[in-house]
Amino acid sequence: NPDVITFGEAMALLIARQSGPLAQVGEFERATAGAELNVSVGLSRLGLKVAYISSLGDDSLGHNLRSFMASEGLDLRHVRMDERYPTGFMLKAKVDDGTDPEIEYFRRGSAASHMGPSDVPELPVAQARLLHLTGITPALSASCRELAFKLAVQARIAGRTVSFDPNLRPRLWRSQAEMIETVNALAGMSDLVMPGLAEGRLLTGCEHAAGIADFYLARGARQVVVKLGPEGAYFASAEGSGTVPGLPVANVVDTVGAGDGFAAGVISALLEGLPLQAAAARGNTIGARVLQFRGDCEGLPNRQQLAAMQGSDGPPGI
Ligand code: KDG
Repeated sequence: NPDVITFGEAMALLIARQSGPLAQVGEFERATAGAELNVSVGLSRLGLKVAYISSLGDDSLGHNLRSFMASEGLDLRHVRMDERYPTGFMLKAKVDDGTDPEIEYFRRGSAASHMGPSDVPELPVAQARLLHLTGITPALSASCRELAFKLAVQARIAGRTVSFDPNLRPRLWRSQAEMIETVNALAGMSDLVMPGLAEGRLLTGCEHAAGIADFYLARGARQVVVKLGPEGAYFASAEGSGTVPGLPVANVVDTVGAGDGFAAGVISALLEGLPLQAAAARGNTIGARVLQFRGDCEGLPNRQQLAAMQGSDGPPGI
């Protein structure tokens, strides 16, 4: 049985080889994207068994993604090749100053966006220890939204842990009000909620990490970790709260995927029985590593690489 199960859209990713606006770039490098896919790869590299629920188009992008997932050891029983619709893809710009890169999506009407409750007849969440969801999937379509909520309900009925990263993508939503309402509803069904500080502010109206954490703890979460970027992370649960410091990253190559690395760190540590503080620290360590690679999941470490970064004193050697 898988340790973790997740549901989301995997996309082909074309990363610009030259800086500048995407419209002017001539050369791209092929990679993969998708928040839940990145988390799955991160967990799998750390030795966890991960099942992924998704649909891909029966096209070259879909087949390439499927081979990548297989090479990363993911359980693909619930990944369907759907000949009716295309695989989604996105372009990502190259930045030289560590800011968030320009991103362009080509995913409307994709195979994954057509997924819904009827695509997963026998719902497998009860077999896993933890279900991981993000706020991206419910933005893709009404049917994806239904399936995300259905999985969360199933996990709760089965007494499984639900982890949730809001991963706000305003351009995928019809309105900000709908985004906030839906994302908070899913967060309210989750045990572990991991917003970034800016997302948390928008979702809760609270300015500080402690207020954001209290907002979700009051709505049923057991553990909240707020990502503070270079300042580290704030964690809170019934056992207590605190901040783990950020790790210095001299040269930020690409910010995309760092939050997913963070989630993989927190989830893997909690499943190993580590306290929330140690889990938040591992999230920071992995997030910092991902910042130093251009691809969304290139920087996700295996056990050995993680151990090398967690040397007992001093900053991580990467
Ligand atoms: O968290 C990283 C993701 O944003 C990226 O891989 C692409 O899933 C993606 C999205 O929808 O933006």
